[in-house]
Amino acid sequence: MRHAIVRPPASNFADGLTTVDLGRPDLERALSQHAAYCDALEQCGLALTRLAPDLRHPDSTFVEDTAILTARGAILTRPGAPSRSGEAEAMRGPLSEFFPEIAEIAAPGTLDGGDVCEAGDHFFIGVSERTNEEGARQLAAILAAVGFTAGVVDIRGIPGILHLKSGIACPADGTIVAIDALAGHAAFRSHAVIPVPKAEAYAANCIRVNDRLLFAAGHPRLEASFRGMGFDLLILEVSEFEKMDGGLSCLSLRF
Ligand code: CIR
Repeated sequence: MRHAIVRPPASNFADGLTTVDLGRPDLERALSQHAAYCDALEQCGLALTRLAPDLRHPDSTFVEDTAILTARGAILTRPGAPSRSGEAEAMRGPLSEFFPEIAEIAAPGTLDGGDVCEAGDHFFIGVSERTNEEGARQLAAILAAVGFTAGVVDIRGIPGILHLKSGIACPADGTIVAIDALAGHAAFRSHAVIPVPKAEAYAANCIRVNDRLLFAAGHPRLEASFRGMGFDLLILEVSEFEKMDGGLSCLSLRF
């Protein structure tokens, strides 16, 4: 992994979508958490493309939702929330610097990148309030054409998670970290599953970047489990993004 695309929160960040009741985010704090996040990605060896804040889309700091990037190509998504529908198109230009051809999800499919978890050559695709079955089908077909496999995980009805990756992550090949409601899912049968303590569900959204694991501050039990397993953690404060239903993975596109 060598690059990441990021976009700092715009001044209307607090007007974005959220389902949680943790109060309004503080813009200054969000900006400094975002800056620390960018530093962390650079510390992991990534070169950053820093896009300008986008006032047209208050949720546009959550760039992960706009594209799926793999070693075999880029796919523009079609975000499921109407207020976010222009965000994928805005990513076409920046992506074309790196990817000569860009596939895309077409109507009536919808897909948010937060619903897509890459696990080696296999992808877990969440069907959610944002990603519909057609979007998942289209993505699986695009991935199959370049030799990847995919499986669908229906997360509709699982309380407390917006996207599949609000509840799972792939911290190492063959390993999934998963909240209780997903840990026993048949889709993960061939993976080792690290359980997440109930009170620390938010920390399931961690990201592996080269040899480090970026992990949300304030979740000591899961942090200790990861350390015990030998992971090299980089701990980051993301409280202001949590207030807007976002986490570590949402804040960058990594490739
Ligand atoms: C939204 O509701 O779309 C944003 N407030 C949060 C998106 C978080 N993205 C992600 O988990 N990939």
